[in-house]
Amino acid sequence: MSVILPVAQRGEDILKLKAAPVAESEFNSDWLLQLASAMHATMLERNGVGIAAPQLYISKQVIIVASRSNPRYPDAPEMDAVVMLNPQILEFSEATCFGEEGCLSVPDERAQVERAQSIKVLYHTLAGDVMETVFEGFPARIVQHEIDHLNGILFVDRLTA
Ligand code: K1U
Ligand code: ZN
Repeated sequence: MSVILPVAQRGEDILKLKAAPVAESEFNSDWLLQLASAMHATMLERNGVGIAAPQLYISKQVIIVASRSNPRYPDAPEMDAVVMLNPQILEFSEATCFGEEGCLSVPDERAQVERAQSIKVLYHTLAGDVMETVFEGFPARIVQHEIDHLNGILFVDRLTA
């Protein structure tokens, strides 16, 4: 049975905190697998292309990224959902681009946000394996948006007047 969790909304303190790293002792644990499953189910139910644990009131460094083609990004690649623990951006491309973002925690608001075009990310899988992956284009945008959530930043905080 899929567990759907409530999504924190802009203005709530949980969205302003820095999330705690997942401890090695938690890798592959039942609770982490259940959290990832509930995050995935909630993301699908809300039609998202990503989600971060703090949005579900869990202040831990867990994100899911799941690019797919959509009306705003028709050329976006279809990805199987990737669960990332303790993700860190090792390299940002110098090249940046603007693209439209939405957020499950900021309903009815969308904006053009400037992000690095590509990034290299280090993260752990649910099993604890270390991965280093380069993301480009829309997937890179989603990863940057989700890692912002782990640092208490919403896309609206990145908009200049
Ligand atoms: O973290 C979240 O709130 C999920 C967010 C991820 C995201 C969307 C667009 C750009 C960067 C990050 C969403 O999935 S909002 C859902 C949505 O409205 C959307 C879906 C596909 C493309 C664009 C927006
Ligand atoms: Zn968001």
